[in-house]
Amino acid sequence: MTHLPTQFQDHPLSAASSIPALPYDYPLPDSLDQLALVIIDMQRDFLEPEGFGDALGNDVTQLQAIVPQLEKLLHTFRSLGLLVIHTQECHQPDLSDCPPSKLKRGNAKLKIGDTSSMGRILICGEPGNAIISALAPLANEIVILKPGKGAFYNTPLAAILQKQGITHLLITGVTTEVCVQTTMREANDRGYECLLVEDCTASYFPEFKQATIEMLRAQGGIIGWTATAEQVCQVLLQS
Ligand code: TIU
Repeated sequence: MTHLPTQFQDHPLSAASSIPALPYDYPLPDSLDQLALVIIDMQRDFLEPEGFGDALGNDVTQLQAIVPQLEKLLHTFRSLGLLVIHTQECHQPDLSDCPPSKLKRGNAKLKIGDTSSMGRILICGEPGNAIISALAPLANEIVILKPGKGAFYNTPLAAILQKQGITHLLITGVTTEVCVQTTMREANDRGYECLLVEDCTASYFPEFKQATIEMLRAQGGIIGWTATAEQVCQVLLQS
């Protein structure tokens, strides 16, 4: 039987001190209660036809590939009672929180706020704006509605993390080089130890995903670490 230091005794899963990762092992906090899973924008608007991603001209079907791994990671966090935070990119129905620059950008056939088969594009509460059913938040999980690409801009995320005593973030979701990368950079600048879960994030452009992974962990982990869901789950589930 392992004899744990006092600070670990009330949480039997705090025995492991790091997750195998790149560019080197990711040091876990003293207590796993300081660790949160952040799932960025796994919404129908990005993963299904006739949403925002589709309107921008992307092949949205390729983002589906990460769903099974992300489900496993989510279930691991839930089974351990660890904090899960979901985000949704969305705007108020009157578009008062959408800068004109964002509204005008691109040559989209449908713009933010226009009506498609899934309701109004990128508008809070519309069917297409919901998180996909496989990853639907539980009633007790935090959902951050964000008007920008980063999850800290104009949201209560920083206050929530501080209140919960979170110091370490495992970051997942879509798209890797847009909302995921922006959020990880915002978090890193605020002092969070961030790890991007490689097989739980996707881009419409696979080469952008790969480049993002490499740039975030370059220079000795200038923005943070990367690892696979398996590497994370193995450590979290070991007793
Ligand atoms: N277009 C694109 O790649 N992404 C976004 O607009 N939002 C997120 O990444 N969630």
